[in-house]
Amino acid sequence: RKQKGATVWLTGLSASGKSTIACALEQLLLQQGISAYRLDGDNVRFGLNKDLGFSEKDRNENIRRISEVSRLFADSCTISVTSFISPYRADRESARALHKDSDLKFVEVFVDVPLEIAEQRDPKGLYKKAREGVIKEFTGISAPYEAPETPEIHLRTEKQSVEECAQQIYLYLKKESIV
Ligand code: GGZ
Repeated sequence: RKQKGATVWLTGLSASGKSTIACALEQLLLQQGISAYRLDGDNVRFGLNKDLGFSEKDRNENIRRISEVSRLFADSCTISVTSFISPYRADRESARALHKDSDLKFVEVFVDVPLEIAEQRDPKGLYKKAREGVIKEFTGISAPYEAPETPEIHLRTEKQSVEECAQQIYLYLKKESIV
């Protein structure tokens, strides 16, 4: 059976574990011989979207472009795995609609973690800087995060390991005959 592409859209706070889970999922898919590609801040915000910052308008545009690129990967029979905060519900709904128009599956994954835990993790010291006001408009501190209301998958990274999370997504993709 020929593989059809799809987008796995991870959304959640900074330090929620999106990138780590995306890496683990990509590995899992590649090991099974399934084509997968990860889009994240490192390969998008420093290239295609290097003209964008973190104002509401720039985040809207960031997510709009990523939605289009992700759709292209999905259209090329790849499982596209995106890991961006994508804090606005309307932007995620636009990404979903874009995929629907092309008859491509869209799997929204809420990488949920209590803000206090993300702030304790603070791997890059960004929450501290946000509290000090050095970084403005920081998601969860001084900019909004609109949690998904009906995501396909809801992960809780303070209770589940990275491998459990990746497995849960993989099993969902199997169950839905996406892979
Ligand atoms: C949120 C910020 C900000 C502000 C820089 N708010 O933990 P990180 O470092 O590696 O991931 C965060 C990343 C968020 O970029 P996204 O493209 O995912 O955001 S969005 O979907 O909202 O467009 C964080 C870093 O960039 N970062 N400033 N003000 N995160």
